[in-house]
Amino acid sequence: MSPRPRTAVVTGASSGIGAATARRLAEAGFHVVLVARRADRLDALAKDLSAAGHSSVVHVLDVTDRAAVDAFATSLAECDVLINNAGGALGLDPVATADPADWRTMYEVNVIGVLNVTQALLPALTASGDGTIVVISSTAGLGTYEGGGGYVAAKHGAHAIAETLRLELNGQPVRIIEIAPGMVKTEEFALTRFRGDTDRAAGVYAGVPEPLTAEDVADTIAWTVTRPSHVNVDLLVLRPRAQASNTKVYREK
Ligand code: 8X3
Repeated sequence: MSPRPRTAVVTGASSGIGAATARRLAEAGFHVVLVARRADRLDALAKDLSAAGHSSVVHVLDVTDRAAVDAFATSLAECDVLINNAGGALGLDPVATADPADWRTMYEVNVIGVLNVTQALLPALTASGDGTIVVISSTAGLGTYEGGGGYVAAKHGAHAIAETLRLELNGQPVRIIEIAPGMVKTEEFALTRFRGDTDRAAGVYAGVPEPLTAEDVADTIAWTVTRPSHVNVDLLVLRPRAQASNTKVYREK
């Protein structure tokens, strides 16, 4: 009898790093559970995966809705890997003038979203006997930059969850991996941050030779998840060569 395929849940799977990670894990042989709010995008990804001979299922879900997250967890037969990827930034306003509503929204998705899904799936991850939880934080979770305050505060929260959980689960068969990407050029991250302003969004990457791609990050995530069970990549910071720190980025004129 061949062993059952391992199940990986990926949140924020509708685009960017989440979608690329879902593809990578499917290629690595995982049955992938695609989670996000937008059904059309998830359905299109599931169709692509199926055409390539990979197994996946779609769950339309807002990670900030605890009742929906709990119902989702109940519907899952098993879970071996959880990729907490759903998140995002809103605005680039100084602390002095930022809108508290934006901060609240960012805290909800980047922190409470991770908490909700992790709490709900932890029993299944533990029962698997070999669970992996990945938190996609950010270099904004490790250091700040001007205008980043709300996002930085939220991503520090995600970083704190990963660090705390690793202590609390010590001795249990679940490892906690944190991936902290820096500048990644995706279809939506900067566009969402600047509320659809395409010029401002393009300005983020202007002149930067080869920002990271979603595939670069997915490749790294898949590498950490496929290490032998006893190997825990605690924290991996990933930046493009052109980015030396949160505030020092090389741009070609
Ligand atoms: C994205 C990195 O620099 O936009 O998580 O905060 S940054």
